[in-house]
This record gives sequence, C-alpha cells and structure tokens, in this order.
Amino acid sequence: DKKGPVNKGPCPNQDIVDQLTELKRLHETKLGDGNSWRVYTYSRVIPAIRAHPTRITTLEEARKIPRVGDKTAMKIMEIVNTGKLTRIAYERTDDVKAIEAFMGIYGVGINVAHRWYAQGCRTLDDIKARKNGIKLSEPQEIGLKFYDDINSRMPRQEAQDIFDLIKPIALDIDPRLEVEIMGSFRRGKADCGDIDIMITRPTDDGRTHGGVLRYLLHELRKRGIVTEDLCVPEDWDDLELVYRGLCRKDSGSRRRRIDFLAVPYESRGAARLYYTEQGDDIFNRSMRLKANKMGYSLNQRGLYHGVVRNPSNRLEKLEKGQILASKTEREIFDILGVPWQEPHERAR
Ligand code: DCP
Ligand code: MG
Ligand code: MN
Repeated sequence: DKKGPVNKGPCPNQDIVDQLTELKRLHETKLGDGNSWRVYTYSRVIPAIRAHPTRITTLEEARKIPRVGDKTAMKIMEIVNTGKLTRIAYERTDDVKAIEAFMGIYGVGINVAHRWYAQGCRTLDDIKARKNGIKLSEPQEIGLKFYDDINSRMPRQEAQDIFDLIKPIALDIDPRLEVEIMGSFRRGKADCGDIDIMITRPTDDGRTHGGVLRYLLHELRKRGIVTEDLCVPEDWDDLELVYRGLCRKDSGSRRRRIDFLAVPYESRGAARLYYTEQGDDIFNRSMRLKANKMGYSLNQRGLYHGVVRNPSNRLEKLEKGQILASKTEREIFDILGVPWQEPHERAR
C-alpha cells in the first residue's frame, strides 16, 4: 500500500500496546542479559497488535494476530478484561527501580546505570555520596544536581515564554536568522520535556549562520537564560550543530532542558520533519520506514535515493546517494506519497 497514510493516532488496542511497551521497557532495564529474547519478542509483537484494525475482544481473536502466542494472548485478555497487567508491577523489582532512578540522571544510560548497580549503588544518595568510588562526568554532575528539574516537564506556556526571550536576542544578532521551536512543542503538546530550537539562515546574500550559535549562547548566558552546558559542539563554525544545555525563564524559575539545532538552509525541510517526530517510538517513525520501503533513505539532511549501506554495519554508507528533497516538508511528503499531516497530527 504505497499511497495509504502512515500509521498515526491511537489504535483500537492502544491500552494493550502501551502496557506491553511498558513491560518491554522493564525487561530492557532489568539486570542480566537473560531478558533480551523477551525484549526482542515484544518488539516484534507490539507493532503487530498496533496494526490490528479492530478492538480485540476474545482470546481466539488475539491468538490470530501474527506473532501473538499463547502467553501474549493471555496478557492481552487480562488487559481487555481488567484494564490492567499485573505482570508490570511484578517486574518492577528493586533493581529495576534503582536503575530507573540512575537513568533519570542526564547522561546516564543503561550501561552506566547497570555498572553503578553492580558496584553496589542502590539509591540516588549512594550516587551523591559517590559510593564505592564511582565517578560522574560533568554532564552527569549537572544531571544529578538538577535531577528534579530535568525530570519534570514544563507547561507549554513556559516553553513559549522562554522562546519569546530568546528569539529577539537571536534576531538582534542577525535579523535574517530563522528561529523556530520544534519537538513536542511544534506537535502542539500541552507540556514539553525540553525546548528544541532550530536555527538556520538563507544564504542568498552570501552569508550563513556559521558562528551565530556560539555568540547567541554567549548572550543567553550573560542574561542568565542559559545556565549550564551539557553537550557543546566541537566545531562552532559548522552549519550543522547540536547544543544541549539548561535554561530558565528568570532567577526564580526551575531549570529546563534546552536544545539548539543549527541546520544548513537547504536541508531545513528535512530537519523540520526530523526534529518534529515523536522520537520515543521507533515503530512510529513511519516516514522513514516508508522511505526505506521505497528504496529511499530519510534523515535530518534530506530524502536520498541510491544510498548503499554496508550490510555488516548499517551505519556506514558505501554510496552517499543523490538528494531528492530537503528544502520543505511538503516535497518530502509528496515524493513519499504520504498525505500531508500537520505537526500536531504526527504523534501516535
Ligand atoms: N530526535 C530524533 N532522534 C533522536 C533524538 C531526537 O529524531 N535521537 C528528534 C525527534 C524529536 C526531536 O528530535 O521530535 C526532539 O527530541 P526530544 O528528545 O526533545 O523529544 P520531543 O521534543 O519530541 O519530546 P519532549 O517533550 O520529551 O522533549
Ligand atoms: Mg523536546
Ligand atoms: Mn530535545
């Protein structure tokens, strides 16, 4: 079905999908690698359930869905009949709780969290006390210091307010900059985990936004808007940059996560598409899947044809391919034959 809409919106079995996804996440978090086959199984069965067009009502119906075995069918029926999956509470064991807490520290992934647990840490206080000689990177230190701030979402209005402080400062540096909020804000969400600000600039006058971000951040630090750096680019003169840090509305406000994404002007459409996606659900990255099915490749720089990847290392490109579209989101939708979706429609 090359022309059909990509899967969007909640499906008739959304509660089942959500609870099985939570169970998958718990198995991923758990110590030991004995759970990887479970994670794999869930990662295959969940999309099949999402694709099921009608509400599941009977065990037989559940059992007929591809990849749904007896055990998954039982879980599905428990959710259908009781609204709950008792297995979730059962799998939230003490190691999972501790590892989840560690992973709430910015810059701590599953490997570091597991290592700290293996080194005897059990609570955030153990981490604060640097128990058993564990070491924290600079971003992790900041992540620990502002743990609660970073782990709470901000109201949409606060993101708007902070953006309204930043945009005029950017335009003051260069009035031809294009400055726009992406991510969950652009999708219209009522609350945002961070503020994602994309910056670009037309090049028709022979100039670019090269070097602007460094200067902008300098101005924002001076005004106390940007307060801490988490991840700074290596080469500030590049046109494609990612900066991650913390900011706040004023000295009485909580700190909030902020990302700046500088992109070359010619790839602004592809970048807008990429930085608006709901990023936490690989199966919902349907534009990219659609592109792949058509033999194309889509990333934040554009839609490409003829990309050849190394089969043993999918990240390595043997052939760069030719660019088909990148300037506007529309042309990418059009080439892929996907009906236009407004940003707020692009979430599951
Ligand atoms: N993104 C991506 N791949 C990544 C990280 C991000 O495609 N590895 C994209 C998708 C998001 C955008 O970048 O739309 C911003 O990422 P965020 O992590 O800030 O996620 P959201 O803004 O969607 O949600 P939140 O409100 O939690 O910030
Ligand atoms: Mg965001
Ligand atoms: Mn972000």
